[in-house]
This record gives sequence, structure tokens and C-alpha cells, in this order.
Amino acid sequence: MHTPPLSGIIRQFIPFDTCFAVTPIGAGNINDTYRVDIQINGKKQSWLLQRLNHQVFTNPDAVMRNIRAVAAHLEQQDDFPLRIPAPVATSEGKWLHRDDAGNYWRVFPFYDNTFAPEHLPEPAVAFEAARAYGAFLYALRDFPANELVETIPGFHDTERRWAVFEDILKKNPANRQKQAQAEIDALFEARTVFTQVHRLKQSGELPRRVTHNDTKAGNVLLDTQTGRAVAVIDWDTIMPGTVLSDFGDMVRTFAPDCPEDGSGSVNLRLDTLEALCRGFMCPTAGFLTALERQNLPLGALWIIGEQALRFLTDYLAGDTYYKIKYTEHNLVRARNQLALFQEVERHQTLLQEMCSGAGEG
Ligand code: GN1
Ligand code: MG
Repeated sequence: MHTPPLSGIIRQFIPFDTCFAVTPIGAGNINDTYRVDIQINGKKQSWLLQRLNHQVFTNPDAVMRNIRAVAAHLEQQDDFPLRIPAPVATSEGKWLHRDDAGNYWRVFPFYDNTFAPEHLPEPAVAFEAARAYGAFLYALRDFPANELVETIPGFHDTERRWAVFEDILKKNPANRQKQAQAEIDALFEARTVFTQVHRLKQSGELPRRVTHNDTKAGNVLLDTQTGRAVAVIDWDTIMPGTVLSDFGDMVRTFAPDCPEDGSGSVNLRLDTLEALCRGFMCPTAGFLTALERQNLPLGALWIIGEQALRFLTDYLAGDTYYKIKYTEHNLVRARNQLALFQEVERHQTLLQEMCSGAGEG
């Protein structure tokens, strides 16, 4: 596939005089992200250019409509404490530029002097990032969920993901099942958590909220000097959902002592876990229901288990979804998530205490 020069793509959005550099940034597994440095009328500027993976997000226009609607909602709130990374329109007034090869591109503001704590945030960073995600949920608490399109249908429908997994097990399309038998067995042992969450969702007692659905540590930008949160980014999966998954993804990505594709042992960093619970509770304690608060630790187990299921399914399918750097990458990721699952299971009582105690002081 031929990809046109990226400076030509940025020109569709912003008529610059000089383009100095287009640099790949971020650690995303799905989209391709670049920092673009340009000059307009003697003034240097930076922007964020991104190719939206349309194999994963099959309705790119709906993704942009969701993002615009959420941005408009947040812009109306005087007390929203973060910046709003609203997309930039092309000179023709569109939110996406489609290149000749069929790729979809968009441009967002680039926030200078910020960093994304992609790996192992220390407690103070975890506190601040979790508080930002909490503030984001709070600001969206009365946004009508039905106005948003499910950008990936069934994204957190673990039962459906489980059915896909079982189908792959039957077909064994990449002939990799033998190498993954231990992980497959471990996943079957974790199955009860998925059933529990499914029942809870079916009961209708969990509020349906607008959630971010990719609340990893690296999706909050923090000010390099002050350490304060600047923005919550990566809005592609903002959809109706439950707070359990947003909390769960934070535990999954903030608290371990190694990255999600680390190949050694996995331990929880309890000081970071405690800080993230405290940070998250600040803006959310007042509006989450008792049932939600009680089930946040279950949310952590669920999302970690679901992530193991997703990585393992992709390994068995022959790596069709996530970007990989080597053949066993998805298997290593699945193994890591299964080890983390056991760690979080071991700490359920403590996590429960952190979720009920935090925010009340
Ligand atoms: C993907 O691309 P990135 O890193 O933002 C995935 C998330 C996973 C994550 C695992 C749309 O997110 O759901 O949790 O990888 N995004 C999508 O690292 O599937
Ligand atoms: Mg993402």
C-alpha cells in the first residue's frame, strides 16, 4: 500500500510554510500517531497527526462524531479542569482526510511540555492521572449515552469475546494452540469472573454511563513542570459502558511493576494502587452508586482477564488485531495479564478496602 508523504496530509488541515519534522510518537497498538512540527508566518507550531485504523474502527465518521459531541459537552462546562483535545477540520470542513490509499487521517492539538506516563507511573503520577479520569467521568455523568455510537460494537462484551475465543480454539487457524495450552487452561480458570460480571450487567442494576474505555496510564497527559494533569486523550472508544471497566483498566496499567508485555514475574505496586484509588475517588465518590463502588475490584479482575483473553485470542488467530514486534508477542502479553490477574485476585480484600476507604478522609 502506498502512503503519501505525511507533510502533504497535514497540509489538508493546516496550510503551513515549512514542515520541519514528522516524528512517530506514542505506544499505541492500533493507530499510528505522529508529532508534526511546522512553521506558519514565521511561527513554529506542533500538531498531532494520526492515522485511524479503519480495520478496527470500521465507522471512522462515527468515531469523529462521538468525539465532537463529547468535546462540545465538555466545552460547556466551566468547571471542567482539563484541556479538550478537539479535532481540527480540513480546509474543506471535514474531520477526516482520506488519502488515495484509503487511509483515514485526523489532526489534534499537540500539548507542549507534557508527558504521557506510559510505563509504571509513580504514586503521585497515578493519583493525578486517576483523578483526571475521574473528573472526565464526572463531567460526562449526564451526557445522554444513547447519543453515542458504539465505535467497536461489543467492545466489553466479554461473553461475545469468549465465544470468538472458543471458535478460534475449534479452528486453530494459526496452528498455535499447543504452545499456548497453559494460558488457555488459565483462562478457563478465570471464566467465573466473566460470568459474574455478565450477571451483574444483566441485572440492570449497574448504571449505564459514558465511559472512556481505554484508561491506561499513557492516555493522560501531565504537565512536565507541575505534574498536574493537562488532558485525557485517545477518545476513540468513548461509548456507553460501565465504570467498572474504566477503573479496571487503570489498575491493569498503573499498578503492575512491569509493562504489559514484560516477560518476567508480575507484582502489584501497592503504593501506586492506593494512590490511584484515592485519586479516582476524589471526583467520583459523590456520584458512583454503592453497587458500583463495591464492584470496582471485580472490574479490575474482569478487565485484566478480558485483556488476557483478547491477547490470547489474537495470538491463536495469527496476530490479526494488535501490532506485534515478534512472533510470540501476543502470547507473552497474555501470560503477563494472566499473572497480573492472579496478583489482583490475591489482593481483592485490600483493593476493596482501598476503594471504600479512599476519598472519605
Ligand atoms: C489498544 O492502541 P491502544 O494502545 O490505545 C486497545 C485497547 C487495549 C490496549 C492494550 C481499540 O489500545 O483496548 O487495552 O491496546 N484498543 C483497541 O495495550 O482495541
Ligand atoms: Mg487506545
